[in-house]
Amino acid sequence: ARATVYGYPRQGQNRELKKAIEGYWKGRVTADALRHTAAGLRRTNWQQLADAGLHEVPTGDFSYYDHVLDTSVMVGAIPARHRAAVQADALDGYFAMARGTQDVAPLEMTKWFDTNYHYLVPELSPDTAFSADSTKQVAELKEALALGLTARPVLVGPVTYLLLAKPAPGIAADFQPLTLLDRLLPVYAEVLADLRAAGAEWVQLDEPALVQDRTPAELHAAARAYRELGSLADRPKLLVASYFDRLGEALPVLAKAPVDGLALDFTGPAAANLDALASVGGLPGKRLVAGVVDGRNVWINDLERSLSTLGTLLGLADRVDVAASCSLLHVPLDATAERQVDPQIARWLAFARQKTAEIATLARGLTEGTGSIAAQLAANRADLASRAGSSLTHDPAVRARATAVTDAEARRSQPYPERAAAQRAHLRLPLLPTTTIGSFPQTTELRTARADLRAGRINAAAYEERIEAEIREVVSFQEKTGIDVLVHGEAERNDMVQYFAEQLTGYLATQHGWVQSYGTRYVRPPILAGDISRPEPMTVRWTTYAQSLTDRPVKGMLTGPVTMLAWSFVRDDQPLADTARQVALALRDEVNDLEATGTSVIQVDEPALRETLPLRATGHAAYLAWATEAFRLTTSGVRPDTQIHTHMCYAEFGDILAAIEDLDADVISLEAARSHMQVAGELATAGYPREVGPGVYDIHSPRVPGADEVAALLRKGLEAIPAERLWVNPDCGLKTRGWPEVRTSLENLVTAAREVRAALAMPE
Ligand code: THG
Ligand code: ZN
Repeated sequence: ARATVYGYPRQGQNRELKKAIEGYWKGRVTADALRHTAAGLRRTNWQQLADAGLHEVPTGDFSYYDHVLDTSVMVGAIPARHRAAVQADALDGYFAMARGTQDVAPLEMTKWFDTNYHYLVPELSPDTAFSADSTKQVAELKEALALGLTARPVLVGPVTYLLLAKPAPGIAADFQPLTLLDRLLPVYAEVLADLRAAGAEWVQLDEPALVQDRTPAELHAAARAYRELGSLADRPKLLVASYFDRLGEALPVLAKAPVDGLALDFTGPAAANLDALASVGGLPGKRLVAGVVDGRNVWINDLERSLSTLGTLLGLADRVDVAASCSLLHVPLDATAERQVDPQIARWLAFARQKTAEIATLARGLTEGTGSIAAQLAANRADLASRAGSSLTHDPAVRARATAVTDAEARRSQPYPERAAAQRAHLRLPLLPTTTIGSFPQTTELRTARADLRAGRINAAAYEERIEAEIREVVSFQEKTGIDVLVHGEAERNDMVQYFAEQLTGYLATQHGWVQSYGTRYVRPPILAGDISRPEPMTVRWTTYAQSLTDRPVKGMLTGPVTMLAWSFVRDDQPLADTARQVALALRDEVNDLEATGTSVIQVDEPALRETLPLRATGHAAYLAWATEAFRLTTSGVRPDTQIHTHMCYAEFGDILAAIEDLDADVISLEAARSHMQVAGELATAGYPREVGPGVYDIHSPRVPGADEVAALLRKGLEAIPAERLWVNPDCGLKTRGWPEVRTSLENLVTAAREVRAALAMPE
């Protein structure tokens, strides 16, 4: 058996790639220096993989920005508006497609399946003319071969590429890019021939889109694609890879195709691939690459269990190789860099480097027998036992409390109409109340204060004084501007998920655990390692300080349990629903403490509710049931006259409107400015009966909206939502914006609200 992976983190140990690319954008790094850094990072990665014992390394997985954008370049799908820039300079044109320029908009960005990686959406039209450009793929293959390694180029497959694309601007929304398949396949044929000529024995084509629910026509297209590519005379051996879930109906299609091997995911729900493979009669004559090491989470593998899976698979294919379930792009680079993690927990963690070693060990065990890896198996068994028996993963108090939760506990004590009346009496807000989503600009001074605290240049008391000074500024600005429901501004938080993770027992923050989110932007997802509890209040101090400065209500600000899970690495030793419930109970205590200390409005954000929806429709109901329950459990412990808000970013709520209703929040704020309040209409049509704040200020742009523009959006909102239930707020938090634009924009927002209010009060 051979050991391999499909991709590796691109950024380097110290995010050298981010620094080189951002330096190039600023004109501080030359194109040659950037290329040199990139080539060095590729070489280091390949060497690291080979040293760890991998037999075959991937090539072409490296990217300056995104591998789907690289695929668009490879097949010549350059949008008309970017063509001039690409012709003038390939690298600058590439970045123009990714980020836009003064004159042209970039490609749209969206999430790569259910991961936290974002790709650039190809824009296609009925007259897209594809053309092959294998330069990048061939060059990177040659680099790896020159190091004396066995290398396998990895490409986004043609079916997935088309299924991820959208109609170009101006093209009818019902145009299906998949209809371009016959035009695209000859381009892939040319690239495959080039790679073979450059020395590739195998080429991998990734088709993760085939693990989603697919129509018969789409499955038929996949069959046609691989019949055609498989029948080419001049081609390398083809390995078709899928990951993130089971293949389902697409498995018999690919098993019958004239390709040389399949790579399948056997982790989590995708373990269903095992029985499915047996029932299609296995893959006689083909190579099977078995993804038995979870490529998107951070836990050590159960080596004995994987060996048993691999043993079963040996009977189902001509040859079985070992891999991670998907590219290791989705995990941090090296767990040994985390020197501050308790050694008791560190032994449970496997980042990309550690996973590579596990894969090599499994391949060796499969080839040479378990005796050859006896020491690794013994150590693995001990590590797993220490995790299963740890008091961190099993806190009896947390478990008893979670088990005792009743359905009634996850419900507010009164139905919405009665609560709404109680809140009106209690809060005495004007019609069309104004508020913000929570964060105010994160200034350089705030970032410096945090860095100073970390470096020990200032003490905790000095840091807290700086935060309080900022809160005073933010509160006084909001009072002066005439905002009705204030916030403290979140000066103390950088990444909110990390902020809460740092304060909860059982949650682990990392020092160096960067994972690419998009382009040169990275996050350090914290790790839900054990049972979750809240040793002490997390936000009460800042919210009550802000409230002490004003008579207007100050809104408490928390991140909801579903988003906490979505933006963290989750436990793999218990159902997600159980972890969500533990986080919800910890947050519930915070909500109740906020109320007890005088907070009457509490916002619990769930921007990720829509993102975590399972890839296949069969999983939706169960997910939405535990997700909405976790939100309700967080928020249902308060009095009827305490108002619960929630907030969601991004616009695609259409398919979860029922779930939004199920959250039973009193007020929801949503992104709406760009789509001209479209979501307000959707909610109204669905009969949403509560208060809504469709955003009237697009915070993703530095542009300041005029009061007239905001007023026009408000009147538009009033066509869908009655005045008694309409709030006035920006689309999202303001932490990425600058003070000057925020100041004017919010002043205009209040002016608009007053104007529309006055018009409403005037009899016709
Ligand atoms: N927090 C976490 N995960 C997230 C988001 C978040 N996932 C989805 C979405 N938001 C991703 N969006 C971004 C936006 C900005 C950045 C990263 C992801 C970003 N990162 C800084 C960088 O790479 O320079 C580093 C930030 C830091 O120092 O922590 O700008 O909000 N958990
Ligand atoms: Zn938002």
